[in-house]
Amino acid sequence: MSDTSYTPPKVWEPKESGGKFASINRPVAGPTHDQELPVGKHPFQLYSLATPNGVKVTVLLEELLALGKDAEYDAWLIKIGDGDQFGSGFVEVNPNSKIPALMDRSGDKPIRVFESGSILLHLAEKFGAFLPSDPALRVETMNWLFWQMGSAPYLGGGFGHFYAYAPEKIEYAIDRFTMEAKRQLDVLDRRLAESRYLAGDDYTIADIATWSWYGQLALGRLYDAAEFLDVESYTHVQRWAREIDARPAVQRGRMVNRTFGEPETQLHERHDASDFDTQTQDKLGG
Ligand SMILES: N[C@@H](CCC(=O)N[C@@H](CS)C(=O)NCC(=O)O)C(=O)O
Repeated sequence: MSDTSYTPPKVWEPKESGGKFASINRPVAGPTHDQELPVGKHPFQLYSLATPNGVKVTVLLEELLALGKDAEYDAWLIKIGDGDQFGSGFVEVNPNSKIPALMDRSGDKPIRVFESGSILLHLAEKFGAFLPSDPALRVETMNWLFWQMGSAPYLGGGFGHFYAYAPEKIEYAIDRFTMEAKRQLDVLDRRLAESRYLAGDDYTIADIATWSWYGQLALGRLYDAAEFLDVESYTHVQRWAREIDARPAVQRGRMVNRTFGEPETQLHERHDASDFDTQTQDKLGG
């Protein structure tokens, strides 16, 4: 057991907490500075970063384009470590100051869309794709989409934070969230033992959302925790994760707004389909 000598005061006051991302945490909302957002030529303007929540949206946009839908987009980089999410223009699109945020400029009036699940639903409904029309399959897609939205904070904010980012390793916190992360992986493994995809035979926005977190976790890409969580033992999750990972649109979507990893996998901004061939960091020499 870790020593927990902290006694909370009567009224909490903010203080320096240490740990990765501590510099961008604050107890209030709203903008910290004036900063207009850039607007490109395409119907969809995405303001994002290639975290799992960001990747969900770029994968769906690339999948829609691969289907021949009119889903062309500009993807602008939001550097959350630099506080870009607290700029006034970003806060107008997402009052919650988190990526991803989308402006749908395809109609008469721009529509703001925030929360990655809301963005996936908006795009899937608009284009009639990756969301079944059969009522039972549609609700099963929603079930897993909302499951992912509710579950991932325990994985990212809970397990990932205390295992990888907190300034000290707190056994109680790591045990609590490891238990939950493994339980969630088992939920998925049991579902994927009986079904090719989460909602049935078809690949949907529920798979895109869930793959970005749990698929990438199973493939060893999150928190350097593959061995600790024994991800290989979730064999059905592995089968599903690898199948989705092989999709060309998924491989492209992962590259957009990516500022880490091998230079040839980093496309900081995407404004044209050809950017994947010409604008990656290895080509730009960055
Ligand atoms: N529930 C939100 C979560 C979004 C989120 O947590 N975004 C993180 C990156 S993955 C972020 O922008 N963090 C910046 C901050 O907290 O200031 C969604 O799914 O869109």
